[in-house]
Amino acid sequence: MRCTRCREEAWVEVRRHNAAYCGDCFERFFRDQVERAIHHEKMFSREDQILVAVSGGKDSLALWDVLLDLGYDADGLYIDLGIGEYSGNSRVMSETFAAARDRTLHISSLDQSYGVTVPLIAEQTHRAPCSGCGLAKRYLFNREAAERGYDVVATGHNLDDEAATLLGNVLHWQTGYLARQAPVLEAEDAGLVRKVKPLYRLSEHETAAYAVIKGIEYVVEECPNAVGAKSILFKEALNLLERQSPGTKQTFLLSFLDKARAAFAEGDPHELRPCIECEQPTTTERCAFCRLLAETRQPRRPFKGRRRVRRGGGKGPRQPAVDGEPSVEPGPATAQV
Ligand code: Q46
Ligand code: ZN
Repeated sequence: MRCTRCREEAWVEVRRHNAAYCGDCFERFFRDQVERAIHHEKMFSREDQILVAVSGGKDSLALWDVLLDLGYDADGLYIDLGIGEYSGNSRVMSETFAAARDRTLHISSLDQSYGVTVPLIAEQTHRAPCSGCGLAKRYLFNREAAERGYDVVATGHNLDDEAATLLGNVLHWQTGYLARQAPVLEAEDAGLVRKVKPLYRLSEHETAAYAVIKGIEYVVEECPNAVGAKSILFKEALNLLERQSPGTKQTFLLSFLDKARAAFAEGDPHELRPCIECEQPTTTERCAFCRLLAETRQPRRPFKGRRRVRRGGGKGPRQPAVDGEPSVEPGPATAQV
């Protein structure tokens, strides 16, 4: 197979574009796709200060890398969720990348700041780990970005994540989530920061290829809570279709954004006000994160009998609103809190 651009030996095939690229031309293709997403969706400019939500995985580190290569002013934020060895390893990968690129990586620890961890939240509240985790991440990304004066939060959601999320939301007709599934979520309130997904036009395979070609070291192991995730099933289903008909995922997602999302958004009005405890924007008196903390510290009811722990992680099918604010990070929270 030859590179579509330079006719050298091709390394990466992009079937939905009927193209293949050598390493150098693939890097160019990848950068072009990210630039196109940024400009097409008016995500941010070179004057904006960007905070990249970094997990230590291939997507978020590839995103941070490409934004820096494109000349954007981007720092990172890593949230220590307290998930044992997985959190330790992913933090090291994030710190190693930041040091190599000489950029600031902010670290926010759930344990140090709030005295909780994702396993503790799951244990105390009897919720699926990803539910509390997703909620905490969304809350902290917004709060840290707002308090540190960043203009925008960028997350590493890729085409596969977004298409799988869309499929899950369509299968369950989650109209509220459909209204808020977009590459850009504007800051509707003074306390909210704009959220963007510059990799939404690039597949998981392509972000992995980019990370390998650029020599980016990333945490390969999955979070232990990702076992059995519905999102993985949806990705497999979409991959089956993609193999038979390249471009299916892209058409599914881009056509939804182009033709259908606005119709759902019209029916989703919500008003924001400051949480009475933390003053972060919320649609309720006390925000979902403050309620989750309260429930973790003082469980409502003692649990009796065997508990069936719902697992399911990775990048979940639904991206529920946190008090009217859509998800900002790959996170499979499965229910609103
Ligand atoms: S980190 Fe958190 Fe994910 Fe682990 S607990 Fe679930 S949401 S799977 S992206
Ligand atoms: Zn609050």
